Formats: sequence, C-alpha cells, structure tokens
Amino acid sequence: MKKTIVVVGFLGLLASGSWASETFFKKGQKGWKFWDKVDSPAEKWSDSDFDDSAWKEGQAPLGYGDDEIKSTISYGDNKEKKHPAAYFRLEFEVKDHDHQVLYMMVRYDDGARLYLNGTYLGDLNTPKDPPPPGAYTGKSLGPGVLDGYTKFVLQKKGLLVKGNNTFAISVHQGSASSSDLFLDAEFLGISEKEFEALQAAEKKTVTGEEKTDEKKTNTDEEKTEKGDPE
Ligand SMILES: [Ca+2]
Repeated sequence: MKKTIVVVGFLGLLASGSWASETFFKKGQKGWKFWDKVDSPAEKWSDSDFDDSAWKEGQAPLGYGDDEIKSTISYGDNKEKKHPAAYFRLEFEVKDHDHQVLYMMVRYDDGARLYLNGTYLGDLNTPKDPPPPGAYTGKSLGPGVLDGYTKFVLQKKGLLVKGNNTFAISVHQGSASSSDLFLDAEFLGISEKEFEALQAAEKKTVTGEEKTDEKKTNTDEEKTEKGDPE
C-alpha cells in the first residue's frame, strides 16, 4: 500500500497546465468537522451552507477503538449502547470542477452514507431499506473491508463547483456494543489517462508487495486486479 500512496502524491505534484490533476483532500486530512452526540444533527446537515460552527474539529482517521485513530470521537457514556452514527463534514477547495475522473477512496467502519454538496451519492454497507438516519447498520463488515479503502469513481457530472465544496458522510455502527468506528478518505480529480496509470501502479503494488501476514487485504487487492483490463 505504501507505493500506492506515493503514486497519489506524485499525481498531485503534476497539477499544472491543461493536464492538471487535483488532490481535493487526502488521507489523514486535517479540518474535518464532526458531530458525535446521541441525537442526529439538523436535517440539512450535509448541505454546503449548513452552519457547522457548533461541530468539533479533528484530523483523519477519526473514530474510536483503533490504534490508527488521530482524532477520537465520543460514543456516549455507555460502551454497551454506543451512539448509532457519527456525522462528518469536510470543506475543500476545487480549482477545476471539470476533471474527467472523480476518484474517491473511503475507509469506514461499519457503514456509511455519502454526500457531496448536499447530493446523496450512495451508501456503503448500510441496509437496503434505510432505517431512520441515526440507525445501526445491523451488519458487520466482511473480511478485508476495514483494513482497505473502498475505491470508486463518481459518475455523476456537475457535482463539484469551482471554489468551496463540502463532502459529508455519516458513519454507522454495526451494533450498539461494537468496539470501533472508523473514517478516513481521499478524493482526487484526474484525467482518464492518469486514472489508467493509477490503476496500473496499484496492480504493480499488489503483485510486487504481496503481504503474507495480512490476508485481510485480499478483498481490496482482488477488486483492484479485476478492475484492470490488462
Ligand atoms: Ca464498528
């Protein structure tokens, strides 16, 4: 995985001229706002113009129950009855809102719902028929998911605006007594050419640095390999 991160940084350095790529925000990003109270935030919490001045601020990874956490959030007073969800917002600057590929990576536990400038993008490991916003997912993560980043390309056009944008995500606990909650994410705007190069580099990383002691990463690696036509 280390090599993958280097490649991403390299792409960021190429951000100039017409072949521009942009790292909107990166893993370990500072400036995340979060709401970790028992009640859900106000209805429009994912909107760009929502007033999050009452929210706390921290650096990713955010959550609890994992050694990698940089900013610990609260689950309440009772570890057997943890808050069902936590809410996160991140403002980020966009120079070019017309990139060919919007590439997002999210590491989460146990489920998540994603929004960009108030538009619902989709969910990860939450029930098909969504319960009320503050519900537990009722599903634990399959092997390999927690240790890897779920990677996807946002297909919808017109999601970004030039200037200030807001990524919002609710992260849902699997159950009231689950020990951990985790969030980290990265978001890039790149060309199709760069996307292909990124996929090829990841494939190389997978074959060149196969881990023998961590079978848990297999799911993520297989996904990367299948996604590459070569
Ligand atoms: Ca959990």
